[in-house]
Amino acid sequence: MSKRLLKNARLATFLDNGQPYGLIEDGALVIDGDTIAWCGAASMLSADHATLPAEDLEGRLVTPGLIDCHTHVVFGGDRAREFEMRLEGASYEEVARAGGGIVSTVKATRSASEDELLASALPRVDALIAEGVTTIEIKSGYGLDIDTELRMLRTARKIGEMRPVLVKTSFLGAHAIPADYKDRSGDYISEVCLPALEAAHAEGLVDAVDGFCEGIAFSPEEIARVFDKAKELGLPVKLHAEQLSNLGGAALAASYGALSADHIEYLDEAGVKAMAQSGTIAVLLPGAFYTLRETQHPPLDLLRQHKVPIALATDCNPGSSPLASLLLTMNMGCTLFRMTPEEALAGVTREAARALGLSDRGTLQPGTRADLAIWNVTHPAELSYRIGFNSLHKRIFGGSE
Ligand code: DI6
Ligand code: FE
Repeated sequence: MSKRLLKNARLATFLDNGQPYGLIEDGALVIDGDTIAWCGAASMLSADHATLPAEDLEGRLVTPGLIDCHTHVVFGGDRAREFEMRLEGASYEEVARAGGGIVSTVKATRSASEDELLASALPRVDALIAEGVTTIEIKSGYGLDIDTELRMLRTARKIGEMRPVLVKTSFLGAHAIPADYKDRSGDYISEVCLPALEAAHAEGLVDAVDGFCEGIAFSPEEIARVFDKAKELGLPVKLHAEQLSNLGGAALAASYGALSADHIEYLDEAGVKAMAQSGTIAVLLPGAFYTLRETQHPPLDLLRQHKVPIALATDCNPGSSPLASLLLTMNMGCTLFRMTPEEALAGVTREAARALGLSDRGTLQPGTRADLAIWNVTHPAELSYRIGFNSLHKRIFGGSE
């Protein structure tokens, strides 16, 4: 593929250049194949680059392609009835204990074929792509048996083949305790979760291993067994931690060098320090906070104080976050959690890449993937400020439109 130049661009590089957003006002960017070959101030453009075939962006904002680093977009059925129940007064935990919640999605997912899972997931993925998303993480966790966990992960891989988006998979066998293992969660880990992880890994379906550490799910000891297996297989880990209570999940994850600890509304300072020490990224999920009408805020000031990088994601799932908009997620991050618009945009680019262990994207600099989102906005804060408005001009994925 030949080289080309994007000129008259405002670049939100997310590099440390002393400007908010790493902004370069009158910028230019050179794409060579699927890679950014050069980017910087137009005045610094070399004579070679200045004569390349060029596209005039007329002052539009260019950001790294957006990254949704925590989703459950593959699942069967929906949970609209549960939404009604919760509006009638039942809590998320009560619904789960009554056999609704995650377990009801498990039933629907088990009875769905790979084609059916794909057909229901693609519109959600397409909604994300339409807002400039170029990388998406997808979890298993609604199968809770070996076959269905593998089918979910195969579906996730297929999405990456069918759409111009990079898919990173996470094995989430330790998501919920299926009905037939009620009060035998340890047996579930031994008999289903660990064998499923081994089988999925053998098929090349697993990029990372996740778990749900919570009173209604798995204890820290059980999660540790899953993480030990991940370590044995050479796979990175991450964790749904401190969403509804504080079980010390984030510190446990940090002790395994986890990529991220996600949700973390109930995280305390000891947990924040443990994350800082291990370089574990905080992934905040305001869609779940909003949907469950939570009141406990994640400890934003402590995260800032201890310099724990903060990513933001949709948590797109049928129960606690039926949200397929990363732009709305950014708005919620600001309005509900008091993140700054700069933190929100960094949270879906640079920090989301780090949360997935990816160093080849999330910023604009030579050598990173040419995954770009070009916006009809003049100031980057507009992306977080608007509600229900998509200002994407176009998306470039691996150098292609
Ligand atoms: N926490 C969540 O927010 C999702 N999974 C999890 O462990 C919710 C999944 C669901 O309710 O279906
Ligand atoms: Fe989740």
